[in-house]
Amino acid sequence: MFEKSDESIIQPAKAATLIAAAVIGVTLSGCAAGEDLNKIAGKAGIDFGTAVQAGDAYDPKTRDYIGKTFTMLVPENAMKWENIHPTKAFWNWSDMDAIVALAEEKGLDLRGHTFLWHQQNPPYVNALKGREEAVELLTEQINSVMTRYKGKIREYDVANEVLADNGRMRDTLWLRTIGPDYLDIAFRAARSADPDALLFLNDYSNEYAGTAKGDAFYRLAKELKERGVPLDGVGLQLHLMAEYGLNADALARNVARFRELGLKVAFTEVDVRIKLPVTPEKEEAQGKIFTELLRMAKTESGAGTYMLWGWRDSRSWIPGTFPGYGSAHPVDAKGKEKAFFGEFAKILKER
Ligand code: 9MR
Repeated sequence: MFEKSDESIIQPAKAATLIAAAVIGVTLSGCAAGEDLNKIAGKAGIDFGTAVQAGDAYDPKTRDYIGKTFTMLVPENAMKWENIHPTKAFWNWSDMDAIVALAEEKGLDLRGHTFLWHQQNPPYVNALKGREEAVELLTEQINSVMTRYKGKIREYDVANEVLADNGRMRDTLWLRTIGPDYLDIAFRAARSADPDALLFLNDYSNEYAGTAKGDAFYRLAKELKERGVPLDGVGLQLHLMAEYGLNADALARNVARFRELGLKVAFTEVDVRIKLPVTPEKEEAQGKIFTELLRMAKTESGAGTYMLWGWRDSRSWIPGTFPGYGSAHPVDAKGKEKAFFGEFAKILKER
């Protein structure tokens, strides 16, 4: 499944081990020159992670790959309201518990994702009308999840995608039922549920300084901070397109200004979609973006957290959402690491 696509990076000394591993049916992966990628990332002092699906936690091969490759996990869907609390009376803890157990067994950190969102809410949440009942339900949701996973989940995307694409507050059920202070209420509830957890505001198309949404997101984070809302960090999702490349300068300026506010920055959902068909040139452009982002996350003034939104094309959200696009992740549909995957270890080892 997860073999290297570029065999040339395997050193001769490693060959015997690889042959032995093949003989006993083990697939070595997520490692370069004998050292697992998650160890290399750990030494580099960076969170190198991925979104995982519930099924990943139940599959021994995938568990093994994840444990060797990443230092941090985030549930792609398992903590979303409609999955974890689908009816008012029923909590579906099993998938999230399995992901937490996987992280514990492999010694990985966890991000939680997410409480406040305009999508993936169950019908009883979408039916909310009054402020009081909305505050009560939102507080209960935050409290229940964060209490259960206290000390096990390091940080949370408390709120997700609260800005519309024009930079205004998105018209959501939370804005309509609770009003403009719904973020204050959610972040305060989160702080009180688990005072040690780091609390993030997460969004997409917010990565560049000098764009309408990027600047609006900055202003929102600044306002929250200035009025004492317990916000610890911001998430830049970074769902990018290979054809547009990366504006590293605008991203660096953005990261710097959040850090000046005393906020942490995390690259939370990195993927780089390709307009099909895939060509070597497009894949090279894609690789440049993935690797440049890792380099930027790794510098002392950088984000420090680099999360892939899934590592493999075979389980990708992209084709369903962006018809005509695909191949957005570092491992291809056949389970082969793309050529640039080998660069991750090299970058993490750079001083
Ligand atoms: O990748 C997720 C996909 O499996 C779900 O069907 C989808 C539901 O809306 O959400 C996707 O994840 C989103 C994330 O939670 C927030 N940022 C955008 C991601 C891609 O849509």
